[in-house]
Amino acid sequence: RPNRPRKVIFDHDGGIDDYVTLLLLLSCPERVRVIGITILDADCRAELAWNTTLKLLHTLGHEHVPVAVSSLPAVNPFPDPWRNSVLSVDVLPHINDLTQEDLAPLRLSVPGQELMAQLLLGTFQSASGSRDKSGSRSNGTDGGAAAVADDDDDGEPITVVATGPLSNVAHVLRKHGRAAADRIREVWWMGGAVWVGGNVAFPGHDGSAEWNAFWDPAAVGEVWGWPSVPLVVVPLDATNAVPVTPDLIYRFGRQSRYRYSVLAGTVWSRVVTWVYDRPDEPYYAWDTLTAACVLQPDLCDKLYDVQSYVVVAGASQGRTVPLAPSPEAAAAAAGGGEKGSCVAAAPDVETGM
Ligand code: AGV
Ligand code: CA
Repeated sequence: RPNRPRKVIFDHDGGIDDYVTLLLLLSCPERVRVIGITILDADCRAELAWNTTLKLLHTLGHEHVPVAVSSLPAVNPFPDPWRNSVLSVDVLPHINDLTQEDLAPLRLSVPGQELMAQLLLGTFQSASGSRDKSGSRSNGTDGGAAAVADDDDDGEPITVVATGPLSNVAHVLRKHGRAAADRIREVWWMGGAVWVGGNVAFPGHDGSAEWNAFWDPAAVGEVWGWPSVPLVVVPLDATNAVPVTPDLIYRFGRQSRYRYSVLAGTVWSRVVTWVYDRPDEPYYAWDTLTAACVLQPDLCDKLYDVQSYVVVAGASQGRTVPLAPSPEAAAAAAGGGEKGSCVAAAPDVETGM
């Protein structure tokens, strides 16, 4: 069924690029249908990120998408200044022409990791028992309201787009095993640093890890250990090619009559000064590149089968170690992996929409 949109669970962690990623995933309903969103308390303050996510959905007419916050804890927490940056999105006027009462019926009481499990197992009941309060749409009298999330659950495999640590995915696989695994079409994950250096600068760490992997290293190992779950990794090797530059954001100007573009450009503007503040390590469109590859696979011009493992303790924890040299380095003798993880590396990607 090539023409049906992919069902996607978006598992994010509330960073600046996670919101642009949400916009991108919502902007292309003929390719992707977001059936649920889970938020990890990692690169954000999760309660605030919940609000921000609901506000974005409500503003854009996607309030039927269920959203829940995960309760899984950090192994290595993100720095607080990064976690606080969600506030700069939450306050944007574009998404605040509403009240807390508008959002109240949208809040799910179920934890995020449970929502992910229910969506995968086909047991999620939208607009009924799992809402805190029954909002107007559950009494069915408001006519053409948006469709509930996944009432047409037809057993079609689901793609998980994970743009934070892999804790939720690992938890669901650990708890539900094959019942959940068999329902997953692919996991796309932004994380890891395979043949390049990491981005963790932390006392006692050697800098070889990427942050999403470092936050919960064991979760990476658990998910990678599932041979039947296809995993496509978009590591720093790929995302190093997509810094958030002024030129990128200026390009949204010509699309300023489109809401998604205005929002995306506005959200990116929160981090653009990093090109001055940290020229060697600006902000990147890490997560957005990942979703862009889901929407448009031909963006990804290098896709490698890689066998690798993750270091779960010590000064390199979170490091993703390949068992073979990079195909570039090894020219002809690239190592073919048997299972699981691939590496997507894509240069020069537009995040315009
Ligand atoms: O390592 C990249 C991941 C992505 O999922 N996150 C940010 C993206 O959402 C962690 C991260 C690394 N460096 C950061 C990060 C920084 N300087 N500020 C905020 N988050
Ligand atoms: Ca993220």
